[in-house]
Amino acid sequence: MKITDAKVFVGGPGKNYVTLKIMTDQGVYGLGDATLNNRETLPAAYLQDFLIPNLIGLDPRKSEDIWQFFYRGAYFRGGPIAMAAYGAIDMALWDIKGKLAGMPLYQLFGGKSREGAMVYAHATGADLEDLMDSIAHYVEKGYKAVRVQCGIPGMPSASYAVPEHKGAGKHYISDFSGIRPKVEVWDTGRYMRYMPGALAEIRDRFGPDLHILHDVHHRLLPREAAEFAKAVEPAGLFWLEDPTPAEDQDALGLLRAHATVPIAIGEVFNSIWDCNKLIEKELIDFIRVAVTYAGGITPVKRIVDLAGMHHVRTGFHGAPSHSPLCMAAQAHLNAWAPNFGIQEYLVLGTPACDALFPSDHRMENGLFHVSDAPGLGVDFNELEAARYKYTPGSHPIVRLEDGTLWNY
Ligand code: CS2
Ligand code: MG
Repeated sequence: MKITDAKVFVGGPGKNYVTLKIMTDQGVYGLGDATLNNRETLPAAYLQDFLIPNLIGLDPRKSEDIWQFFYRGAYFRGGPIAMAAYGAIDMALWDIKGKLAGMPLYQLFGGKSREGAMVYAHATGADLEDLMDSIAHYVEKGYKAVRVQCGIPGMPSASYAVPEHKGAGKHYISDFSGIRPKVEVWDTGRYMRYMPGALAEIRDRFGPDLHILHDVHHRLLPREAAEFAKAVEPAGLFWLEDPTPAEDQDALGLLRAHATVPIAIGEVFNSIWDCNKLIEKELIDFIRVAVTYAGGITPVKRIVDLAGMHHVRTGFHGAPSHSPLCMAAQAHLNAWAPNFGIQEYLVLGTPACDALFPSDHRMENGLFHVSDAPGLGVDFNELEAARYKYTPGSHPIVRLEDGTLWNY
């Protein structure tokens, strides 16, 4: 069996999805996602210029050897652009494998460990009241877990993932008016003084059963993160995400020494080497990698197994930039993983997105039910795809009031 051709598509409804389609001499094809938010043309170029010409003629069933061939064979290993491109290839090869076996991918991993995987939605508000309404909306829809972000009184500009004005609705981080990033201004002191009380009020309003998550988005220094983690303990969070950048991983030991709030990290990681220390030293409770950014199903399954040995559960990244193909790959891992935790969920469900990526994966009462179709269980409508083109966009940056560039 041989790979005969592969194509890359960039575009989508309000997003630049990078979709790979691998064709074979037996008519079976596989699909994968290489979307690297706001840098979408780069994995697409790597696929087109180097990886696809090397794929042609290979046996698509040898997904492990093909992954090693690209990863080790590159000499300069890893990085987000390359790993997103390998991720798409790996997903597509698993899709082919599932279709050849006539089985959904979760069966090839070891079968279902659960019916329905718990997801969390994003609730946001310009202020706390606005956020309360947003949370109530998801609770009414049956969500069992909600991530909560709100505007901070006196903050010089809207902070991470928060709308500028009350009632302005959902805030999508990417801005498609051009490639120059917008600037948000951040004040750590105001955030640290306000947010713990706001989280406690949310807990009071919604009671003990709702799983409440909060994303700090790398804004705090390690000592501040330890103080903040301790201050939010009364709110009983399901997790506190990215309290401090995880480049200096030992620094998380300080937080661990002062607080027991569960910690989730990893959405910017590209490989097992970015998280093996955090996992082995049990400095985190949830690993946030995405199948696309971390190089595909093959390496992510290894991360999940390592995590399981250290009581670390999965909480895969599911930002709006991930296409339904990445979300499907994660859904199959979520159905199988003995150490599944939760899944971030924002992508599926808009009519335009469903038309581009038809599937029968479904969400019900805050649980994601994986498709039983062979492979990933998602198709790609090329006629629909022809309606879209690449639109340059940017991700905001953040500065302190004196102009110092800060961590977004
Ligand atoms: C976020 C992301 O989903 C999350 O937890 O941190 O939405 C992140 O901001 C984007 O993926 C950045 O492109
Ligand atoms: Mg995050």
